[in-house]
Amino acid sequence: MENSAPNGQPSSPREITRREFIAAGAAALASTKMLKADTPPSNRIAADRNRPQYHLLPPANWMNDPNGPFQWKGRYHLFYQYAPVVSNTGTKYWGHAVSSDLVHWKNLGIALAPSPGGPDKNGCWTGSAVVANGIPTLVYTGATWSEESERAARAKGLIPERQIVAVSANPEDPDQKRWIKIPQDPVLAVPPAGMKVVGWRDPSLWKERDIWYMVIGSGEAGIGGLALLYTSKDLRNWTYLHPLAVAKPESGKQNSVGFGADMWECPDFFFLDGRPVLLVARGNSYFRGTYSDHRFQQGVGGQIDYGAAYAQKTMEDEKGRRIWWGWIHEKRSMQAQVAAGWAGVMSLPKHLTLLSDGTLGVEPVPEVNVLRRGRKEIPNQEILPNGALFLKDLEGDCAEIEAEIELRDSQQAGLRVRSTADGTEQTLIGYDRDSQMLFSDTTNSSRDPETATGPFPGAGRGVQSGSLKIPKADVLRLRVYVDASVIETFANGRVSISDRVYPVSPASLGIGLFSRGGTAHLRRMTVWQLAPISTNRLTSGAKLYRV
Ligand code: DQQ
Repeated sequence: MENSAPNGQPSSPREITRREFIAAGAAALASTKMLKADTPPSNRIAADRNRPQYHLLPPANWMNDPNGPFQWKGRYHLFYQYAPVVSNTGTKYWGHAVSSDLVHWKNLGIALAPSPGGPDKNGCWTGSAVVANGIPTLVYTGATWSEESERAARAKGLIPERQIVAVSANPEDPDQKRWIKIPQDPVLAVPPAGMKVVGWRDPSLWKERDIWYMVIGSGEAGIGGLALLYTSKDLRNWTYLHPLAVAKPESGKQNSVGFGADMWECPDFFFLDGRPVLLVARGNSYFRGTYSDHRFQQGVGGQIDYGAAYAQKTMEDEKGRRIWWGWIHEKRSMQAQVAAGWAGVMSLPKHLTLLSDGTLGVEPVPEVNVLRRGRKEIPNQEILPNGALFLKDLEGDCAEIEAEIELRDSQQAGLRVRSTADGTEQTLIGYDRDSQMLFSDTTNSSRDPETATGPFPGAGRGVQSGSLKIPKADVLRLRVYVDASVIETFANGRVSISDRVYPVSPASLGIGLFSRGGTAHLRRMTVWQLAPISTNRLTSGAKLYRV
């Protein structure tokens, strides 16, 4: 993510150091204790206008990274980091949701919980799912930021993170609800001898012939990201080979959540059309490159999402598609998150493809179209710099907008969403021609003072932006998904920006067009109301998450 000043010029945010991060973790823990409130009743959470209607999230409390997506017996399984308090330093569990169409999700409750006395006793962190010899298997990291002994170990430069395996209790169960940790756990207890790493977590796996390969996110202080490569025949006995990849100096990409400043969290390695691709959480980055002797040489790359998404994770589905998820975090104060009783949302599933110019294509999976209702076509028209704020008879906070805008002689043009009639609250999604940047401008998205700051770098209102080279004659093609406080934008099939907005006024529903510095032209535009995927903003099943 790049953070920008409101004039669209990228500012240069300062990376937080590891020491600052650990201190921030301790402070957050203390504030969690102060702020910890009982989970609000489900009916109150279901009535929360900020809570999305078609993005996945648990019934209450905290959600972060997507974990272990896989498809099994006709169903998509998606796990996520869950904490039973609204805090990123809370003890982590794996929450679990299932879907037969990638759109309608049912929360199934907790799939993995810390085992007292076990290597994950303080938390089940991020990991992956594979099917080995017909047995769904999870591989993840056991760790915490908050338990005193682990914090003391980190302060001494030790890495209290271990890799753990759990297998399906019943491979025939289409819900895959029960998982058993294997007696050999942890399958890996310490990072490679002699390496001074700052973290060692978030395993991701693939298979070449009969051999499993696993990459673990890591890094060295002052140097940066490392993806460490291990191999195994049975997912139990692992041998360290060498780094799969070592970060090249990076160009100002910032972690949207400020974790792992010196490391690559959540590496994900796969092949698209036979070509190797490495993803890392930092900046939702992807790298193309070469792969030989099990070493990946980082070549050109890009960013899949420029916004409030983090901890990207993919799977290949039975149709052979590479499907991407990210955690869309909150952008308001911790107090506001605790008061709401929930925090964190899963992105829509995004389909990654390899484009002919070697970059990645990024689009929502077409399954999402099943939610479309009430279609409205907007006639083509001029977009004047001082034109009307709104398009008449058009509004929505559970909607999809598809628009093609010719920039013509404008400097910036795009869409206005979640706007009041007088524009005192409004969010702009647009394109800046000179800087060739796609942007999401939430400077005026809310009058709530709790949205001025947030716990993560880049949180609070402002402009998020990132490079988008439009190959043909300045036509901006937007697909904007508005879902209460979530605005998820896809542009020209190439990039996305996920953002969060919390308008105060219930009337902040208007949809409009804008241009600056000249007149742009709307070629075509369609707006659909989208059907919610549940009747109660996905608050069913809260008791399955009690710990
Ligand atoms: N979140 C997990 C870690 C991962 C981080 C803990 C990324 O495994 O590195 O919740 O957001």
